[in-house]
Amino acid sequence: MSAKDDLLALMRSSVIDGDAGRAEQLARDGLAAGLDPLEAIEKGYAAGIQEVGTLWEQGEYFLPELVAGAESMKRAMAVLGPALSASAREAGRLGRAVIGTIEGDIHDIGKNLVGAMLQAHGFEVVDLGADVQVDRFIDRAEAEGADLICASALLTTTLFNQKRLVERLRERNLRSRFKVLVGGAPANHAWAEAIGADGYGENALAAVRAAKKLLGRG
Ligand code: B12
Repeated sequence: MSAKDDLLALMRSSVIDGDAGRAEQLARDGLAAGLDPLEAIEKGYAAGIQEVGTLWEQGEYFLPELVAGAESMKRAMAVLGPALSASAREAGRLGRAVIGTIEGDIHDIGKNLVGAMLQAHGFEVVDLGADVQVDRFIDRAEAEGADLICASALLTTTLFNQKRLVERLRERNLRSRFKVLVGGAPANHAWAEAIGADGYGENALAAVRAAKKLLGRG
């Protein structure tokens, strides 16, 4: 294994072990060693949080491990995020997106990853955070002059609010003004189509591809 692979493996395990201090330090070490922040996120930390998710599903991990894994990912992203923006010198070139996790849902790791990747690939991103009310998405998209609204949902119960988002846009006569991209574990292409969204992305890279396509830049 190369030194880079070693570092990526350490990043991955820092999230699996829920060691936030180590995750943050490794992110700094990676940047100092010239590691591409995007690669650190995709092959290191994101791979780790996916594994945490699997361990949770298998009943090996419980809530404290989940929270520690999420916190580790967040601390690393706090170091890598600004480096991503710095590397995306032409940010904003492709369009402006507002992104958030939908009403009732506090899962924000995937949303943060998608936001970071959109930014890294040339979009200007306004992050509204988690548990974002449907009308707030729309108000902010209008105020920011956004081209794209990106809504994340991780719960089957909050998935329905993505549908409400599209409905509210119609009710407010704003449907044609914004492209709507949806995602999150319980969403899929068929769901996006059924609710009248413009696109779906199964992961952060697919989100970038879909966003580019929707804005005619793909
Ligand atoms: C970490 C986690 C938590 C953390 C969240 C920390 C945080 N800050 O986000 C904590 C511990 C707080 C948590 C809480 C809860 N959780 Co939780 N959680 C998870 C877990 C393990 C991982 C989610 C995650 O971050 N994955 C990693 C990221 C990178 O992947 P992702 O989110 O899927 O995002 C990717 C794609 O989906 C896509 N994507 C995501 N968003 C978007 C948006 C757009 C526009 C696009 C295009 C793409 C896109 O790209 C991302 C990058 O590749 C999942 C299990 C799982 N395997 O998903 C359960 C899970 C989502 N949680 C679950 C539950 C039930 C809860 C709770 C209700 C538990 C409880 N009883 O309190 C609460 C939720 C409270 C609330 N109101 O929201 C269930 C949901 C079940 C369901 N079907 O509804 C899951 C599936 C676990 C399970 N198998 O039971 N959780």
